[in-house]
Amino acid sequence: MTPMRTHPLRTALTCASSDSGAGAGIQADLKTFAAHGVYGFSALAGVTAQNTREVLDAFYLPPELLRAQLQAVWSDFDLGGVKIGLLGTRDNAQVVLDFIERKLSPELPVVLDPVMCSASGHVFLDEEAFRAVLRLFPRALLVTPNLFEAEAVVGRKIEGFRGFPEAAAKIRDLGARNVLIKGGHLEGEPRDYLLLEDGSDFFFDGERIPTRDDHGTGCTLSSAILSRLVRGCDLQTSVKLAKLYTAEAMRRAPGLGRGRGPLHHFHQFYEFEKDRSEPSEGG
Ligand code: PXL
Repeated sequence: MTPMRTHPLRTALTCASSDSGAGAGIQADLKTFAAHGVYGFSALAGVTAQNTREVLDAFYLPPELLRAQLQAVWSDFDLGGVKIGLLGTRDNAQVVLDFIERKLSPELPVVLDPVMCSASGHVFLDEEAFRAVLRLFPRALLVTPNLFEAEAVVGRKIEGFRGFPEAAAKIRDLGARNVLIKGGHLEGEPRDYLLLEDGSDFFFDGERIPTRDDHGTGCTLSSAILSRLVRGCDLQTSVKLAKLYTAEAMRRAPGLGRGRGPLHHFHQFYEFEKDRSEPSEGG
């Protein structure tokens, strides 16, 4: 057998689902890794048929196929970190849990984005799948729920950003080591809240970016955080830099589609020519 090479290239694996519009999901993850100089591997959990306006269909792969992809990647490459996105089913979440427990070193950074819905409002997870994703929390270095996901996890409404510290503490009680609650869905200026395992906490104030192009921001942010972690930043710095990257990717969005469009993941490298005049009939 050929010996394993240790390679200086930074790498990360995303376990998530495909978005045919390529703004979210596995496509957003791989673009974000690449934009950060991190080589991305992928283990596909499902396939969604969607665009900037709606999710038309979603199909989740059999757990054996997800397991085989994880094994294929793990047995040949050094992994720098793992990002978990939409897994879709209880069985797929269980496969990822087994993989982390049996194959990964506890030091390897795992960022879990507990995706439940699309930006267009489609609910991806049933109750059983949601419960299985909760079981992944103790295996994640960081869990990144948005406001609605955090409410679902703690089981009640969160009244504005003042409710974030209590909600994050509850999420930590479920085993998550560090928690980032994203406040982009709040009224007014967005505010995110990071609770670290040593008990320190931080609010990150952002400005509301005047754009309708926010499809895949959650996937992009969590992948950018993992990329920074893989490159050696601490958690707080990784979150800060990932927020700047995601905000700029929204500001420079290419303006594609008729709904909530994708971001510009490679904004550091080139501009898109933008012309989002109203589309003609059928065009
Ligand atoms: O952003 C959440 C998300 C994750 N994964 C896939 C998605 C979406 C949102 O649309 O389609 C595949």
